Amino acid sequence: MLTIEINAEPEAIAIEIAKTAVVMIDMQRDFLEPGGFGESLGNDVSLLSAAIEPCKALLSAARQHGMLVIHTREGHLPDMSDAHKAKVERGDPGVRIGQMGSMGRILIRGEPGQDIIPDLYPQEGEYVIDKPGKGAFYATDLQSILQKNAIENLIVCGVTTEVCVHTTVREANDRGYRCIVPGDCCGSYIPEFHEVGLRMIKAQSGIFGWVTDSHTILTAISA
Ligand code: C5J
Repeated sequence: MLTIEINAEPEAIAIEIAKTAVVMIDMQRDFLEPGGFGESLGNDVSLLSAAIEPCKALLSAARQHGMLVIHTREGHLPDMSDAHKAKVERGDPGVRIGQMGSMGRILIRGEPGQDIIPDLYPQEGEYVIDKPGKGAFYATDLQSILQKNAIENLIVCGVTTEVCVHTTVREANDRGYRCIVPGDCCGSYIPEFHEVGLRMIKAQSGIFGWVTDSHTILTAISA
C-alpha cells in the first residue's frame, strides 16, 4: 500500500493512496460560468474560476494514480419533489430554483447549467452524485460508495468553500473520514468567507480536518 505524507495545517498527515478519494464538490456551470445562476444572484463568478486549474491538476494526478474520484452536483428532480419549500422560497422570486435561467431550469437535474464545467468533466467510471442538499451525504449514497471502496480519507475540493464544501467536510468528519482540503482548489463568491472557512477547518488541532494546497499534494503524490 502506497502511503504519502502531505504537509498540511495544523500538521502533516500520512494517507494511503488506495484509501483516499478525491471529491469535487459542485463544480457546475451554473455556479462557475458567466451568465449562470451564480452570476444572476449578483456574484463575481471569476472568484470561483481561480480554483479550476488547481482542480484540473489534482484530478489529473488522481486519475493517473488510480484514486477514486467522486463528483457532486447540487440539483433537484424535474418535478422538484426533493426540493424543500423552505429552500425554494427564498431570494429574488425571479431567480429561484426550478425557474428558467440562461442555462435551463436553475439547479434542476439534466439541465445544462446543473452539469459540471467542461474543464473538470467526469470521466467514464467516476462517480457523479446528484445531491439535493448542501452536504454530499444528505439524501445520497455517498456513504455506501465510500464504504464499498474502503475509503478512509477524502481530499475535498470545489465550491463554495463555506457552503457545500464545508457542509460536506463537517458531515464526513462526523462519519470518521479524514478530510484534507486544498484551499486553492476551493472558492467562494465572498473571499473573506473562503479564508475564514479554511481557518475553521484547521483550527483547534484540525477540528474538521487538514488544510493544504494542490501543489503540496501533487508534490507528495509524485515523491
Ligand atoms: C451554494 C454550493 N453555494 N455548492 N452551493 O449554494 O456551495
